[in-house]
Amino acid sequence: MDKVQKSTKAARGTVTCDNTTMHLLKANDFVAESIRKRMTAQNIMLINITSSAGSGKTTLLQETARRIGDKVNMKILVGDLETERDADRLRDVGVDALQIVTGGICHLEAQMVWQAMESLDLEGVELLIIENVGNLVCPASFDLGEDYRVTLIATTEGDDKPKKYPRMFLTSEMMLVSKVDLLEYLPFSVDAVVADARDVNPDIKVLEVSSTKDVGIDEWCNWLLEKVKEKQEAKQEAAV
Ligand SMILES: Nc1nc2c(ncn2[C@@H]2O[C@H](COP(=O)(O)OP(=O)(O)OP(=O)(O)O)[C@@H](O)[C@H]2O)c(=O)[nH]1
Ligand SMILES: [Mg+2]
Repeated sequence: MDKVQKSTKAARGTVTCDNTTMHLLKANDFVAESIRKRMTAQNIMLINITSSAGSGKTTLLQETARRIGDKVNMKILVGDLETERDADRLRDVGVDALQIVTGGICHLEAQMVWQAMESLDLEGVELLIIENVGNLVCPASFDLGEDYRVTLIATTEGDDKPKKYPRMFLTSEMMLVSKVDLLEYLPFSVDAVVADARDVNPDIKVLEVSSTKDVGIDEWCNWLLEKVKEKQEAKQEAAV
């Protein structure tokens, strides 16, 4: 009886919202801005790579390191809920990589990146790439201070994702349609995925890539090198 009286005293169905998520994102944006300033001061191009789990981020970065590891001073931060497997795979191809283990959190936050940067020697680094946690939802909301966000969409995921997860594509500079070597086996339309992505973000650049069959990898690497150069030139111009 007591229990019933107690429960009826509470305002049922009422939630007092303290905008916790909003505060969290504001705090994140504050740290992201500090990262951005630091990257500008140190002349480092910062790229945030996002996608669903398993779309081919690490494989692409392994191929990138093999291709341009001797042309640009690059390092990689990689986020996962558990294990150091991706960082190990990247170190195996000779790139300095540091794993951020989020311990269950489904995205990277700017504070995690800031902390990880403290453990990474950034002296002379020209390109810092972040491989985000595999997830098309939460990472879209967290600015990591990056210059550019690049999102992979694999042919194995289905071509309907840009409209279902629009924020990720809206906030990305480039969409990489990955695993195109599998196109002949899958009901996936590149035209449809590009049309949907451009409906969400008319300015989004698109590249088709296959890390296993060497499609589009040179174009991707050239884009990265160009962006590194642009940032360095902007710094030189600002100094004049
Ligand atoms: N056929 C084909 N398979 C690929 C390609 N790229 C990656 N894969 C395979 O896809 C699987 C997942 O690749 P990863 O590079 O680990 O994907 P990821 O996005 O880093 O995964 P998470 O970090 O777990 O989100 C692996 O079995 C890769 O060998 C590709 O271009 N073509
Ligand atoms: Mg990975």
